[in-house]
Amino acid sequence: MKGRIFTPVLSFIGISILFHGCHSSVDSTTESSKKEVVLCKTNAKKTDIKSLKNDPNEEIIKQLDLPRTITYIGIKEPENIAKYKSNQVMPLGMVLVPGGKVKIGDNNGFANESPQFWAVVEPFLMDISPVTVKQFRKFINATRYKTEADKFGNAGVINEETGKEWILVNGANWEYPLGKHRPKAQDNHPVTQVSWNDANAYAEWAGKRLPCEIEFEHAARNATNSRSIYPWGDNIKMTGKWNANVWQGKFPIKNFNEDFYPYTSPVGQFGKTSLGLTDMSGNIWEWTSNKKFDYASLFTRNLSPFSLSNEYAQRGGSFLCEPDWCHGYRVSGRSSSTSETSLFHLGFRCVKDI
Ligand SMILES: [Ca+2]
Ligand SMILES: [Ca+2]
Repeated sequence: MKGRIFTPVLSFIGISILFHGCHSSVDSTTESSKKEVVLCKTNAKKTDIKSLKNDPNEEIIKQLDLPRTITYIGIKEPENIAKYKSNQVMPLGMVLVPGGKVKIGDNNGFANESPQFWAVVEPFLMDISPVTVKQFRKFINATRYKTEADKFGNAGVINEETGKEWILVNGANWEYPLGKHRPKAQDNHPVTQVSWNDANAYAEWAGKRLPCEIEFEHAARNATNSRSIYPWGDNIKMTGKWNANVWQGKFPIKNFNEDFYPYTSPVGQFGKTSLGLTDMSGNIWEWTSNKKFDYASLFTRNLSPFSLSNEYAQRGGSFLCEPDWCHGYRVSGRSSSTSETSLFHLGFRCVKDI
């Protein structure tokens, strides 16, 4: 079997730990690791928007393989756009994400979220919730598909004693996210320990596809170009209660567990957004269809090795996120891993074209 490149991200210290093959030969000195350090630790270098082209770099666009719902990308706000209407009959478990224009990114967020740029998105259908363990089991039973974690015999779990590094736990998979010696994943929780390749196999079976980052952010902004930090507003707490499954306290030292979920929570446990979606913030990171790319590079003609990565982008933040560490559950938050990485805080949901 070929070796695996395994790349979980611990954003605050910015080290992407790479495991080559099934066991840990740690290499934190690669170019991609250095990039993470720059992105997350300094958070200082902002791009001068005047130096950027309005039209995106075609080479990057080609490699991002964006869906046809994305009809405009540019630094300049687009002119008035057509009002999209749809009489689509909603498939069970999905909502219509209306089309519109949306400003992607946050110039006040991490450096990898700037510069903000505009996109026009046509309507599409989106799963209300991340794919659950129950739904994924149906796929496995129907197809006898073997996930990459099962092929490699292990998957990524954070070292709970130190909280500082990812370890490959033998036997950890979608059914036993923490390993065989720990409780089985519950049916109504989001499936985890699925690689990008696994997520795509499920989507294909379901007649759907993964959302690209722009679609995910547009949906998280409720298709209204809301500038709120979270899908519901600017406060993580609503009427004194946590509004998402995240980390409370100082990561990784202490989780006060005020939301009652130290790991995943049942999908929908923390309510719906105004668009009718659940878990867009917290619980698990979600795979997107596109590779991780640098927003500034998108609008330049001179590409660097950091412009486009072989890793795939993730959105939405997880139960491990806390503001001082990565604050990944903001609508503009981003993460990424290689297509064969499986982690216990990473799942996916699907979208469908109209
Ligand atoms: Ca929690
Ligand atoms: Ca999430």
